[in-house]
Amino acid sequence: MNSFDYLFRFIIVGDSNVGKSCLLLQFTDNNFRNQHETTIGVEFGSKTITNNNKKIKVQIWDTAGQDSFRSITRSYYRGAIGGLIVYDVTSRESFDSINRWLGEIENHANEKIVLSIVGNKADLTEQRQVSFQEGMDLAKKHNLRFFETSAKTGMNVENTFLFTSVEIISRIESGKLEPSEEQGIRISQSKPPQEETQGDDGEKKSRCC
Ligand SMILES: Nc1nc2c(ncn2[C@@H]2O[C@H](COP(=O)(O)OP(=O)(O)OP(=O)(O)O)[C@@H](O)[C@H]2O)c(=O)[nH]1
Ligand SMILES: [Mg+2]
Repeated sequence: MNSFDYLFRFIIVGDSNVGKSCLLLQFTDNNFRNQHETTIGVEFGSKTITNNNKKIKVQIWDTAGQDSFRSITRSYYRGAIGGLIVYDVTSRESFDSINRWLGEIENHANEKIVLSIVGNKADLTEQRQVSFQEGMDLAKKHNLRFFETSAKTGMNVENTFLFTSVEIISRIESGKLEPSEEQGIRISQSKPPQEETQGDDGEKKSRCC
């Protein structure tokens, strides 16, 4: 029995402190931490979700927002087919950085990468500096999907990964996207690859770099 039908590699980028690691933690463990433990290099997580009876294994590289880690984090961009560009709805500065992150992705990621813009910390209504409409308009301008999330309450976190994955599937099915390992896509064969039969079910976390 295969552990997945599709495997997609994702990256999460965005300024430091916007909640990238908390989004990953909420998605993989349904958990939240109040402290900002700045990511050193890259952290990894994965989870299998289901859509239309198909199992989608999402492998995620959560990158450090701090500039000093940029050369390490960039090396992970190329192998990803899904990308979340995250800002914090309570920080205008992090929203203004989105264009810079789009430039980073354009220069260093696979040109076929399927991106979504994510406005996180939507639970902090009193401190909000960026409206839903502004986020939506920016995403529309770049022809990208847009989600507001809360890594604290879990609002929209799974949907963000799910709908971005569904878009990847739709591009594969329409022939716009050629599935390949280098592009961060694996489609399950009738006989699963060796490593997938050895109990690596993917609900794992580790840290590197
Ligand atoms: N209220 C609220 N706080 C959040 C949310 N997401 C993250 N935070 C808080 O924001 C801070 C930063 O979260 P992190 O996930 O560590 O930020 P990061 O983007 O990974 O930062 P770097 O690793 O430095 O790039 C922490 O204090 C979190 O508790 C959210 O949705 N709502
Ligand atoms: Mg982090």
